[in-house]
Amino acid sequence: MKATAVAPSNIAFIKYWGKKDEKLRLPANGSISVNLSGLKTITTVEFSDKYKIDDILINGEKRGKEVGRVMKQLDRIKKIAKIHFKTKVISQNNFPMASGLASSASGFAALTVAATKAVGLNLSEKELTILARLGSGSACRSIPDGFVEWEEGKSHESSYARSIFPSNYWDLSIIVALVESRDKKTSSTDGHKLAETSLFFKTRLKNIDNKITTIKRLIGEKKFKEFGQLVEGEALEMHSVMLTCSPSLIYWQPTTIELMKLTQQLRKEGFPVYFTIDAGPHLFLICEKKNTSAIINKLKKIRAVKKIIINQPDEGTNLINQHLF
Ligand code: 2P0
Repeated sequence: MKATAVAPSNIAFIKYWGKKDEKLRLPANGSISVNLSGLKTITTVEFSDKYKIDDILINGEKRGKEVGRVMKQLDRIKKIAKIHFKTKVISQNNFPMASGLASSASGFAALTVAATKAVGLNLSEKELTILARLGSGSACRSIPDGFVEWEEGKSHESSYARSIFPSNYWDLSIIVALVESRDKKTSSTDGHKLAETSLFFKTRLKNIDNKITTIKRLIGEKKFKEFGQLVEGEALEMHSVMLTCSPSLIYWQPTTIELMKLTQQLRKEGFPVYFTIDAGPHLFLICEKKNTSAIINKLKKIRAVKKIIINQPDEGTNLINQHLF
C-alpha cells in the first residue's frame, strides 16, 4: 500500500481570495490558473500495520507547521477507504523551502493523489480535485492538465477543477523572480478570512464572472497582449483587496514594486511581458516563450532578485514508480 505522485504548483490568472465556506474550502469565486513546470512536489505515502506511529517528513522536517493539515487530509482519505493503518509520508519540493513560495497547492495535490492510490481507491480526476480542495483550495487546480478552471460551485460536490486547455496549447513562459523578505508572512488561510473586510471585495465579486469568461476567450484565441493586461490588472485588484482589508495585508517588498516598474519599462522597450503576484512578494513575469531569454537578461541586472525560476505550462499531477523510500 505505497504510492508516489508528482504535482506541479500553479499560478492563478484569475485569483481565489476569500471563501464562502471555511470548512469545506468553498471559494467566494471561481479561478483560472496554469500549472508550473519548475515548481514541483514529490510525495510518497505508505499505509501499513508495520508502522506503530504516523511518520510525516516534509522537506526533511518532522515537525513542520504543515504536519497537522497533512494528518487531517490523511484522516479524510482513511475514512473513505475504511482503513486504520498508521502512515509514513515523505514529501520533497524541488524549490527552496525558505523562499516563501507557496507549496500547499503542489503539496496537497501530490499527497491526495498518492494517498488515495496507496489505499486502493480509484477516484476520478474530478473526485481527486474535490478531495484535494479540502486540504488546500488551490491544490485542486494542480491536478488537471495545463490551463485549469476551478468551478466555484455551491456545494462540496460541485466545487471542483478541470482542464480547459492542455499544457502544450500555448507556448508561454512564467518567470518567477524571487524577492527576499524577512517579514513574518500571514498565511493564505488567515488572509482569506480578512478579504470581506475590504470595501472593494463586493465590487470585485460582481465583476469576476465576466473576467473568467473573458480570460477563457483570450487564452482560447491566444491574444497575448489583452490576456496579459487582464492578468496584471487582476493581480493588482486582488492586492487592492488585501491592502484595504482590516488589518491591512501588505505582501509586497520594495523590490516587488521595483520589478512591477521594470515590467512596465520592458513593455515601453517593446517586450510584451506582464506580471502577476501571489500572496507573497515574488513577481511572476509572463511572456511568450520566444521572449524568455531577453527578459531573463534584463532581470539578471536587478541585484535584489535572489533567484529566477523559469516555468512553462505543465501537466497535472501524475503517479510515478520511483518511491522516496
Ligand atoms: C490563488 N492564492 O488563486 C490565490 C491567489 C494566493 C493568492 O490560493 O486556505 O493556500 O489552503 O485554501 O489555496 C492561496 O490560498 O488557501 C491562494 P487555503 P490557499 O492561487
